[in-house]
Amino acid sequence: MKLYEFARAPNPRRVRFFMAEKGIDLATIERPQIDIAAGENLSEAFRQKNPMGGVPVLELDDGTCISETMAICRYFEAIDPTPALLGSTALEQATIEMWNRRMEFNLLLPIAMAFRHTTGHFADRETVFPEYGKDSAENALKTLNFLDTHLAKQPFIAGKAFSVADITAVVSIDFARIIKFRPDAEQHANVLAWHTRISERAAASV
Ligand SMILES: N[C@@H](CCC(=O)N[C@@H](CS)C(=O)NCC(=O)O)C(=O)O
Repeated sequence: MKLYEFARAPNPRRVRFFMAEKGIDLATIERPQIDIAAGENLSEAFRQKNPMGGVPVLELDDGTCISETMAICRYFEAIDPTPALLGSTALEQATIEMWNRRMEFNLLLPIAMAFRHTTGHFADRETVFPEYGKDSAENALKTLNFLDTHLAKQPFIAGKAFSVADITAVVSIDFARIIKFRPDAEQHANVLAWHTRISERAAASV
């Protein structure tokens, strides 16, 4: 199998983190780098693998391509359910799905929009709205404020156990450094303590 990715981008890191938590040795996986800054992901050849043009894409040995970060994670969870990163019981699965979607829509998305619309990084392929970028950063900050209260009550985003929701949130926060958006030592002490714990996991550094 091959994982088409761009090492610096957040969604590919979510998949690498997930795979490493599953005990997959990433050194054994071919990982072609698709330079999204140069627009390689928009080429006709890459769109054959993912018509939406984004990374990551997992290509199986028979040539089947799976894109969408969570679809790839679900594939690995189905192959090897232990450790369960998407939950085991119906309630755990629903709770983790709920929190992961919240982290995608209320943290990763606004951070990505803040990056794209304040820096104009992808001005070659989209209209840049700086005001929207600023507003997105404010929305991401509201989520951090909320998370600080949330993480005062429980050790992980989705409850008592580490899950994909923690991966999504930590990767989003780390990516946000690119626009100098960081949790604040006073305002977000619980977020920072949780972030330190998650970052100490071996899989966080792949
Ligand atoms: N919904 C997709 C999003 C994929 C995506 O947008 N990836 C970014 C990198 S994190 C990308 O390829 N951006 C390049 C572009 O938008 O042209 C997923 O969950 O994997």
